[in-house]
Amino acid sequence: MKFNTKTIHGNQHHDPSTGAVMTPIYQTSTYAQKSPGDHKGFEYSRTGNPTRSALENMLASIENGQYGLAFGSGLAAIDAVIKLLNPGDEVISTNDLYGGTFRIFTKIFEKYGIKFHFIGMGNPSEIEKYINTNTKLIWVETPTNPMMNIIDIEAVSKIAKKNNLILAVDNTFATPYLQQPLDLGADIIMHSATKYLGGHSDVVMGALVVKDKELADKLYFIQNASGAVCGPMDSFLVLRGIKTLHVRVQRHCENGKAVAHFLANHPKVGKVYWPGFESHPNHEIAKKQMRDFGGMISFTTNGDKLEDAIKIVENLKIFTLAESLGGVESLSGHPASMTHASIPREERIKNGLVDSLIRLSVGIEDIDDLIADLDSALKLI
Ligand code: P1T
Repeated sequence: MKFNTKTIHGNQHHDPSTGAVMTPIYQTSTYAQKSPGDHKGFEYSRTGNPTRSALENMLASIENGQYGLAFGSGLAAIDAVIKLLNPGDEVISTNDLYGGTFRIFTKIFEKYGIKFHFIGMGNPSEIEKYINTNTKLIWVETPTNPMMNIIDIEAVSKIAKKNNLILAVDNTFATPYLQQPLDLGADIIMHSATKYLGGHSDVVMGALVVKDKELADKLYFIQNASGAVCGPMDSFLVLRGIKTLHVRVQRHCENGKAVAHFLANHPKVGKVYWPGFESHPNHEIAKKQMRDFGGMISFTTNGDKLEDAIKIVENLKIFTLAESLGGVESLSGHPASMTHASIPREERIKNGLVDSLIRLSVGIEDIDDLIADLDSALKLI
């Protein structure tokens, strides 16, 4: 089955009890047993729920994995991955990443004796300098949030394999339509399903996909034991969202490209971060590992003034100023004060995340309206 067919049919079966074509929302916490342990495959909805199972099977299908796991948020999925580790273990992570990921690593897991190294991975051989006998996991976000850096997944996976490390890739920005990390050698794919997978800004959810049975069993154990699962209604919504993932992301990419070029040619704009530009430092890697370049763009104002950035986001009308991304509607964000405020300013600035940086999640509205909106707001500075 090819990708577009998988988003609709991947690992799906009509409901066995009624033939319902759409997976029903099994809004139940528990399941009748004939005799202790004699049941129809479900005992308690933290452990398993038929609507969640249908979604988990779908997630495995679209990421070319074997096992999918759905969680109550992207951070709950990240939490489960790091719980594979033990005190004393070390993680090497991209230095540009979602602020909440940085926060859970440094403010929660460091407390339990896990050490994190945040490094630039534009040149993957840098990673080897940080590997020692305690290193267990490499955490890669690509494209990174919000600087749109691209990391060569295949090159990092070679380093991970050579050193017997787990490679986890946060595939939230790319989506499986654009990039398939398991095929490039990653061991775990993580998603904030809140974003493009759900696609309609109406649900908070996380996901993991793996190929290896032993790793899947460990993660299922953590999912059940820690209990950060999602409910059946949310599972239904994301399953429904995935059915249009391919068409939505195609339009996000088309609109993203037009907005990126508009910004790059605008006199009031400073730098534009989008991996589709030939001048992007890892454009060739993006071309190699992604089908297209996505709908996420960051840019600075010409003159790099915080007040100008604030004025723009306050005056955009179609782009709503809000946290999150990946929905059908366009959003703008100010990472320094919103999504990445939990990263110390000096760390942020080192990675290019300056105070005037604006992040856009380009939606699937008419492109002329999006460009007119940006043009009107930029005229005010
Ligand atoms: O919000 P949640 O579903 O818990 O997912 C966390 C997360 C993980 N990874 C990436 C790359 C993310 O972008 C996020 C969440 N990000 C936002 C809310 C945001 O606006 O960037």
